Amino acid sequence: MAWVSTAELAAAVSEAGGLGIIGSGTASPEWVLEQVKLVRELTSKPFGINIMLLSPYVGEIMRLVTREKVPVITTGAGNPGKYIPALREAGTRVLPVVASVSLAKRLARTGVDALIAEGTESGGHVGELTTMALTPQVSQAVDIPVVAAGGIYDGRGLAAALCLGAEGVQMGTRFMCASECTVHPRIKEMVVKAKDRDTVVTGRITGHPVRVLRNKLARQFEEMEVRGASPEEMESLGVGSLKAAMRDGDTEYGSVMAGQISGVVNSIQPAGEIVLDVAKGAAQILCSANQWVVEQ
Ligand code: TUI
Repeated sequence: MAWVSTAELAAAVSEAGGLGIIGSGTASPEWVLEQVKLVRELTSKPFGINIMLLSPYVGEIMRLVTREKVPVITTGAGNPGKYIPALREAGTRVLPVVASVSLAKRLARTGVDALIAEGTESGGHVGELTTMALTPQVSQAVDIPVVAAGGIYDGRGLAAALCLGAEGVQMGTRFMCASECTVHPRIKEMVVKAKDRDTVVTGRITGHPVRVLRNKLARQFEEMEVRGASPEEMESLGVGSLKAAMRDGDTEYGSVMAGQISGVVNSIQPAGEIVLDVAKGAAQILCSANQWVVEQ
């Protein structure tokens, strides 16, 4: 949710009883500090920062979150192992995103608080396994709480995740279309209009595959893959394209990272309504779950 989930959205989610997360992506430490100050003006509830481990500022941002006593951090796109002792020392709760059982087991041994098992349905940087396959395998492999992510939209997704052994869910794409989300309005419109097969994974050969909504940039990436362009050439085409989409609204040549669930995100609504809809929807499903059981 880099360049998408800013303090405004995170505060609205936390106010509604969720845990709002600010996406720091490749932003500067100065920007992250401003966001921490702003979220604290907007809410007194806990919040988190997502730290993208490929950021050139990762070390500085880690120091900033410990200094500022940020309550929770999540990490993405790598192994945060070496930062965990300092974060734990500062009392920061750490929830790394994992896309495999092996990394989940390794991180569980380092004393992280919970793990986010993120399936390939997600937007942005993705692994190979689906949420359906990854969640039960990670839940079974570790004895700390697991949060499921990827392809989750409403109470049906939360109920399913709980049935798969997760304790909660992380949602991105639906919150891109929250009223409080500061992403460019043209990007919200693109997500609202997207159908089930409108995302594609590009950049597999670079080692950093990303799921994006189809547009001219995604087609350029696909063409480059077919003609065997070098990973460096592909990486250079991607530089700055996420910010161009999310902040400037470049729907053609920007990198519009969004998940497969975009197909059902059909409206703009307040974050508080989304949180309530997910929680109520899951409660309804789980309360009536005995209808599926045939008495023996
Ligand atoms: O990190 C994300 N989503 C992201 S990061 C991002 S910015 C970016 N831009 C260009 C290239 C790459 C990233 C946009 N979206 N989600 C969390 C996530 N983490 N998904 C998958 C993973 C992951 C993958 C491999 C986590 C750990 C991992 O481990 C590798 C290892 O070292 O074992």
